[in-house]
Amino acid sequence: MSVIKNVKARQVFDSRGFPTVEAEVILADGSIGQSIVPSGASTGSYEAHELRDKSKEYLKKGVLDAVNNINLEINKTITGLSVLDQKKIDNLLIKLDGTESKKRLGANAILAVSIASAKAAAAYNNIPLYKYLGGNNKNKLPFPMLNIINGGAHANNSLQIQEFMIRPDGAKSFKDCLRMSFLVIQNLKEELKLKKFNTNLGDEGGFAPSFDSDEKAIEYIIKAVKKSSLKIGRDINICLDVAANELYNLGKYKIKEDKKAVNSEELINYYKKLCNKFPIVSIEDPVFEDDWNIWKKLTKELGKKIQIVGDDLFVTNLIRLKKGVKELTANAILIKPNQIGTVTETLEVITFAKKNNFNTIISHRSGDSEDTFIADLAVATESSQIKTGSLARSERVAKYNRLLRIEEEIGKKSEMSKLK
Ligand code: 2PG
Ligand code: MG
Repeated sequence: MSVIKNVKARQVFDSRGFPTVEAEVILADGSIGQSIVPSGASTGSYEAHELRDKSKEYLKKGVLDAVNNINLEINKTITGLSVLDQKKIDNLLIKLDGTESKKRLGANAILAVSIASAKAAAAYNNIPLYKYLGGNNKNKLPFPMLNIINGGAHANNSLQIQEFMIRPDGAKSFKDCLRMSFLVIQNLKEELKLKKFNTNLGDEGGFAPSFDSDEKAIEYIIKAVKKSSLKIGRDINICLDVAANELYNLGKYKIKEDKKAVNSEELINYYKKLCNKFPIVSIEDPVFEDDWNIWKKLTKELGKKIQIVGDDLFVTNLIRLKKGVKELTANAILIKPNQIGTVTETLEVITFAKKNNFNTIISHRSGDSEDTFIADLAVATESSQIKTGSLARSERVAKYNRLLRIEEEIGKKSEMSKLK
């Protein structure tokens, strides 16, 4: 029986040691779906609302109110429904909350239940989650974007750019993606040690050295690629997440190492210079979330050459994405389920993006957990890319390991997604 018998929640902890919500959806036949929601550090202001307790018990970081909302109101509302109607469940949750940003019950409460329901439905059907979510899709494997040098809000160092990522474009399988990335990461560590740089890790498992410039981070990655006997620009390409919201103030950006603020014209020139100098194939959030005109200008000037990704710009929100598609700001979207708050809305955004030729990149959050939902989501939606940190820290590696298992399960028929 696919009927929901009980929904329960508890407070657990994420990879930064902050409280977060875990939910369980239990069906009449005994099938269970369980989910832990992640949490960001560099958040967009238009994200769905993460409910945190006002009480000082957990330094105002607790999620006991959100947990209570699941155990009482949400449990009462969806118990008795068939778990197979994800849309109905999600729409009921949205209606029950009644606010635009899901701030009454908390997007963290709603998403935990939404994902746990999808997992319970897959368990009930006795099929893997990627098959349940993907329907008739072909289940292709995404290319990973591994954040191997951490800066910005994710590390206590001098780097302005938040994420320096590698994408193993030359790989023929997901297994090969990880083999190549593993080599680069180990060689990067060697190189850093050799030059007496710190090899401690940032929030997403990448190294967090204190270089005197952001360009140096890219140069070290290139050195590590060469040391791995791989070809930069062919086997391995470079992707950045600037997270420009964090560098923006009153129309200017503190992106240069001297921290002198530049205007948007100078900012675009800086990106052009970086892209001419290095094999950069993707830049995420190069511009502040409300600077639509500059996004448009940058996309016009660089969008044919590289992938320009809206994260804080779109916040996985259909209304903002529609504006972006219409005005040609960016050509790709980062997908974070907790920016919007339900599985159904997340799938809608992905479908719309793909229809309009935007690349979709499924993403973790900097505060994450052992939950591997996004790995299945990437395969189910045939998203061309996934970004979920470096090959370090179990909350990151769990997603990569899940993708290795999925690739093995699909077997001979498995294919990598096409990059464009
Ligand atoms: C980002 C994310 C994930 P955060 O900006 O893309 O890497 O960071 O979760 O802190 O918003
Ligand atoms: Mg980002």
